Amino acid sequence: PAPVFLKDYLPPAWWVDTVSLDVDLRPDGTVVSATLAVRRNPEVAPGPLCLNGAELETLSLAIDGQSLSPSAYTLGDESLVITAPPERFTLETKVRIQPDRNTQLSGFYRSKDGYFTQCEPQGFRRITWFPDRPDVMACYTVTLHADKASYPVLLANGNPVAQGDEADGRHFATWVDPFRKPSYLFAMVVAKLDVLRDTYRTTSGREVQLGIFVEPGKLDQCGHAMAALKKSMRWDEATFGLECDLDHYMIVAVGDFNMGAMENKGLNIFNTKYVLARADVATDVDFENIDRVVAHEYFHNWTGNRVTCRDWFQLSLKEGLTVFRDQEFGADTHSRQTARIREVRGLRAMQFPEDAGPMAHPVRPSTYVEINNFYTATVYEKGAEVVRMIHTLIGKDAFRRGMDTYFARHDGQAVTCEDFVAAMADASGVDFTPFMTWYRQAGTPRVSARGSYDAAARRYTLTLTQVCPPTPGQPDKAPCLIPVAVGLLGPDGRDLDLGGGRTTAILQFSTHEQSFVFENIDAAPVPSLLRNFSAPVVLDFDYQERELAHLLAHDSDPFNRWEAGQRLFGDLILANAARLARGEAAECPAGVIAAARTVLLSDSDPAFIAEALTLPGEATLAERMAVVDPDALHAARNALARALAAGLEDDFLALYERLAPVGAYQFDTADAGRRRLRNLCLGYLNELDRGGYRAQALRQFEQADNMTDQFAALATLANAGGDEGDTALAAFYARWQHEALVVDKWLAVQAGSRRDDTLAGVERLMAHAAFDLKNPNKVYALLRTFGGNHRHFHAADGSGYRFVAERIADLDAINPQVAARLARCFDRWRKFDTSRQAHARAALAALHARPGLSRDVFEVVDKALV
Ligand code: HT7
Ligand code: ZN
Repeated sequence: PAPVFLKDYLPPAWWVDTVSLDVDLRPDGTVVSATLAVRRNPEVAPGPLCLNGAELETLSLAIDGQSLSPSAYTLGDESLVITAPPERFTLETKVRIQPDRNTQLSGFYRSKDGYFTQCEPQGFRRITWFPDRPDVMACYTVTLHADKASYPVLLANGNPVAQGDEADGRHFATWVDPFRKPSYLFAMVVAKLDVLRDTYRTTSGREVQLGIFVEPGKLDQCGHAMAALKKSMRWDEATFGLECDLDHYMIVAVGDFNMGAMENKGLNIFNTKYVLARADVATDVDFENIDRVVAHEYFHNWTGNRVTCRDWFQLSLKEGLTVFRDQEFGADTHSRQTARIREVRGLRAMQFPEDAGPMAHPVRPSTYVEINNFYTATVYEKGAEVVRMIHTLIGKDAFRRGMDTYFARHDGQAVTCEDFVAAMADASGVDFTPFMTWYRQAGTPRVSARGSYDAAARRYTLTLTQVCPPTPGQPDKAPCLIPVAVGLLGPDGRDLDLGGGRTTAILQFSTHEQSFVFENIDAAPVPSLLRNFSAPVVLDFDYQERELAHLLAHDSDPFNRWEAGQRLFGDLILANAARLARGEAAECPAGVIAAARTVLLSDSDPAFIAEALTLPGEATLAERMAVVDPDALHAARNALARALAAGLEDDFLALYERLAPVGAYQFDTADAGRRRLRNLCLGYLNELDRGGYRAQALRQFEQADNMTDQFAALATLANAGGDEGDTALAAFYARWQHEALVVDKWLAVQAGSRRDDTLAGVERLMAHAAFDLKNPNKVYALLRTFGGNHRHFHAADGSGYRFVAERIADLDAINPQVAARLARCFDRWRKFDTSRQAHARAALAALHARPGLSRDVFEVVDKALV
């Protein structure tokens, strides 16, 4: 398949001003009649009108009421080219589509309770012929017809303007969306659903009708999402002065969905995972994720919908900015410090490996084969880090002015990343030219820091160097402008004055090597570098164990307190992995246990303590190994967990008891933090492999009044030895088999298990009634979790690779997007030993050779094999 290049972008030769769709659901398919008001773009050389389509059965084509003669157009499987249309005309097309056979879940498709759409990025072409590109924006009117008893709910974007009954028990509804929008924001729903309604009054007094539509019987699981929506609406008004522009804002939940949610104008469609929650079926993490995803889709109404992307290379324009906005919302709503820690943990686990692997690409890619493969951690999470660096460099007030400028200039337009940065530059007076490397260049910069203290001159000099490793297609890298937030800790643990009472300096580091001098420093300090993770880089500094303990105990920057612990633990795990690989025993210095105890017994926020005592993950640590030995790494990580458990057993036990719940469960940040720490204690105690602690976990599993505690106990037991794990897993399934999202947890906890027989268990679960290869949530829960199970996926005999590769092949025939996401588990295969590499290469080559492989999987596998 041919790649697409950013440099080839051309503006559209034709504009579409209005679209009228008539959608008629019949047993033999859905007939879509489209009427498009088309006019030539006078700024572009005249050319044919090219329309996109996929899997459309074309029934008729007409221009200005006249049927098109065969010589006037060329009809291909995926294109309709009208050779020489008039300057301005009405195009009428009629097609039939088969939503019941649409297993890709892109376009219009069937799920359990009815029919739903997913049009981003290129699903609209699977509904009707259209210039399916984000810079063609039109006003839509949509009429839906369907059987009334089976599908009482008929929804589309905008406002309802007509509805009524038709012959044979059918009915119709017409919706008009007053906003111009690109086709990827189109949505319709034809289903049987319950609805939770509410209203929201904006600061300026506009009343918005809110509705959350869910599977019948699930209304008692919608309250949290509704509250999250209202909180997001208020937050965007208060933070950015952005009000909801709609009369109706609807969220529809569907159980079959390729991603998390979709921001269609006024008619968001969500994966049920990010809507449904009740204390007994959803964990604290689920509640928090719902807040974030509801906010994210709502925030897109301005950053993405009112101002959209010129082309798909600009995806991070809306996604990076909207992730930054939802992160800030999460930080303001829950805990800023734990939010930041979790963001960075996620970035290191997902984006850093991506940036070092075969699919590495810049935040604004310059080429792709399949755009669906570029909804990545780089575009989303690194994109958000890039926006955050702009915020750090210019400050909160200038950032707000930049947002105001951006909307004042570009409301209603389809624009580029440059347009966003230009608004920030003009509002702040800062020249962002050197900063643009972040958008163009892939790879994670590596910053090395050296400090030297001159006691006589009372001067501390910090020297920074940066390199960025080569990535596919980019062998040579330019230096980036890196904001490095620095503090200096004195021997008493207090921040030193860096001048004018400042305790944190933002260094602008923009060349290969640069030195920064701090004057009037009375004693050799311990530097606190990259505070709050001020840039998405790897930072090397040769810290001594005692210096890390000092930072862990005293740093005023909570992120760097956490970071010091991660360095301490990470360095030890890697050293122990090397020892174990040499046949030596793992070690755990008393200083590390003591540092951990200091944190555990500190009066810090319990959520922070839990984060600080959570060991870095295997995938994150593997990035620091020249050749990854997953068995040694796994054993070393477990050995440290066991050593901490042994050294701090009494403390963990006391804390577990002290944090016992006092009242009934409620989701709030403080309670969630206490639960998280208590469950961490339970997990550590069970590292000791004692029947007594397993019994304690089983008691918690049986007695919990909420899913957070029940599932934490289950996860602990599913990793432990003994029979309690099987007992709990069986009881859990028996109780929750009718709650699809809880069943996903049950699948995931088994696929992620440390037990030796995990692959056999996953193979068995493939045949279980609970599993369904057609449902993305089930695939992610079972197969992608297994693909992320570092030790078992990378098993020495290649069994993990073969198993996953075969499932990718099966899945590719059903849903290429999800298959390609699963294929990303292979990204880091070259970091392993030659024997594992041979197994991985063979599995990938077999996949590559399969006839009829989708473009999606082909791109991932082809790049992995290069
Ligand atoms: N903007 C949305 C992207 C999305 C998507 C992309 C490809 C295939 C299916 C999809 N569902 C949603 C999600 C978001 O970032 O808000
Ligand atoms: Zn988004």
